[in-house]
Amino acid sequence: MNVLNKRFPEGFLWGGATAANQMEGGFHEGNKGLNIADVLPGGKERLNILMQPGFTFEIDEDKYSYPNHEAIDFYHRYQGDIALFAEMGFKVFRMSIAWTRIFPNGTELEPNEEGLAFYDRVFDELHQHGIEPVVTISHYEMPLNLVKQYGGWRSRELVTFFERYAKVIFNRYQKKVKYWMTFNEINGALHFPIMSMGFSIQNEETKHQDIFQAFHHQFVASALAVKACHEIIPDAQIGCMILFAPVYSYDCHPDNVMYALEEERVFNFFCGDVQVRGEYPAFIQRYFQEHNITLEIEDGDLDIIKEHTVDYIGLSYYMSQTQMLDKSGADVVPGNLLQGVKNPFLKASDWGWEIDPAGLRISLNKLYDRYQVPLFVVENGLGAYDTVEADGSIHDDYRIDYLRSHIEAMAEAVEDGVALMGYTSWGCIDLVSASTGEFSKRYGFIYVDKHDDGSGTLERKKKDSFFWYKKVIETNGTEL
Ligand code: BGP
Repeated sequence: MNVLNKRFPEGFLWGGATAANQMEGGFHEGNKGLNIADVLPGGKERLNILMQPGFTFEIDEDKYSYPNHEAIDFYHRYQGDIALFAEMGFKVFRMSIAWTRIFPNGTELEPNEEGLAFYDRVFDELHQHGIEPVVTISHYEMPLNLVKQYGGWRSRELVTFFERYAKVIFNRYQKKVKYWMTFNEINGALHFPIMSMGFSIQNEETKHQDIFQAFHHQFVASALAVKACHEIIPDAQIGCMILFAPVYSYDCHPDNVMYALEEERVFNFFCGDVQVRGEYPAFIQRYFQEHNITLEIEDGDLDIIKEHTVDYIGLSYYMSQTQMLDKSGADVVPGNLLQGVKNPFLKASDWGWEIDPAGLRISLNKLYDRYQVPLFVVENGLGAYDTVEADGSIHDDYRIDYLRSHIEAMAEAVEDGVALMGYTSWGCIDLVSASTGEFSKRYGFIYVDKHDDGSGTLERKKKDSFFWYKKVIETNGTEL
C-alpha cells in the first residue's frame, strides 16, 4: 500500500462500471428483443467488423460464436454479484439498461413489463446494499430492428423512439436512479459507428455525412432526454459520456501541432461542445465544408440543444493518442482503435493500448478548463490476461499498478482544481470485451470462469485487486 497525502473530496463516488450487453446474457429472456451486440461475433473477426464496411447484421451460428448471448449471466446472478460489489464498499455501480428489454423492437408504443421489472429488482438490490446506480441509457445496444428498418441513427425517426424509451425509464425509476448518462462514448462513432449508431461505414465518400447526421440526431435525442429527466426527476443529474483520449503532437513541428489540435477538437471536444455548451462549435463549419457534410437540421433543433445541456461530463479514459500529419512510414500503434502513432515514452497493454496515467490528469484538466462542469471518470482500467493459481488465487499486481497510477493522476487533477465527482473503473467484474468479444481480455476485481471458446462454470473468484480496491474505497483513496 502506498500512502497518498492528497485528498479526494468527501462523498467521492467510488465504484465500478459495466454495460448490459457485455454482462447480462439472457439475450432471449423476458421478451427481450435482439440488439446490435447480439449479432456481433466474438474473437478476432470482431475488430475487423467494427472497422470495415459491409457487415450484414445477421446471426450465423455455424460460422461464429456470440459471446454476448450468455455473457457472464448477470441476468440470473445479479444478487451474488451485487453482494460482492458491496463487500468492496462500492458507493455507486454504473450499469446500462438494455433498450431491447424495455422496447424489444424499439418501435412499440407500450414498454415490456418483464424488462422493466428486471431493472426494478436490480436497483432494489443495489439500494439494499447502499449502492447508488449510475445508469447509461444507451450503451452499444440499440434494438436490431431499428438498425434493419431504419439504418440506425442515420434516421430521424430514432429521436422519437429514444425519447419515448427515456421517458418510460425516467418515470419508472424516478425514485431509484439519480445519476444518468445518455449515450456511451458518443464520439467513439467517429472510428467505429456500428456499436453506437447501428450502421457500418459504407464508403469513404458518405462516411462523414452519415456519421455527422447521425450525431445530430443523437444530440437532439440526448437534449430531449435531458429535458425529460429534469422535468420528471428534478433532483437527478444527467450527463453525456465521452471517450476521451488526449491528443499529443508527435513532435514540435508546427504542422504536426496543428494536426494534433484539429484531431483533438473533432474527436475529443466536438460532442462535448454541443452537449455541454449547447451549440455547434465554430471550428466544425470548416470541417463540414472540407468533408462535404450538409446537415439536415429541423426548426427548433438548435433551441432544444441550447436549452437542455447536460449537468456533468462522464468520460472513459484508457489511453492517450499521438498524432502526426504524415503517418506514412510511422510506427502505428497496434490494436489502437484511434489510429495514432507509437509514443516512444509509453508502454502498451497486451492489446496495444498505450498506458499513460499522466494523460488522465491532462484530460481532466483540459475538460475542466474548457467546460467548468463536474467530471466523472466512468471508465478506466486495464484489459489483461489473468492466471488462476492452483489454490484459486489470482495475483493481478499489473492491474493494481495500472489503477493506482491512474487514481494518483486523478488526485493530482483534484489538486489542480478540477471538480471530480467520482470514479467507476471499467469491468469491475470480468465481462465480454466490446472491441474483441473476448472473455480473456479481463478488467475485473472479480474473476469469472468463462473463456473465449464459451466454456466455463461462470464461478466468481476474488482477485488480489478486489482486496486492494476495498481498501482504496475505505480510505477514500488515501491508501493505494
Ligand atoms: C469502452 C466501452 C466499454 C468497454 C471498454 C473497454 O470503449 O465503453 O463498453 O468495453 O471500452 O474496451 P474493450 O472491452 O474493447 O477492451
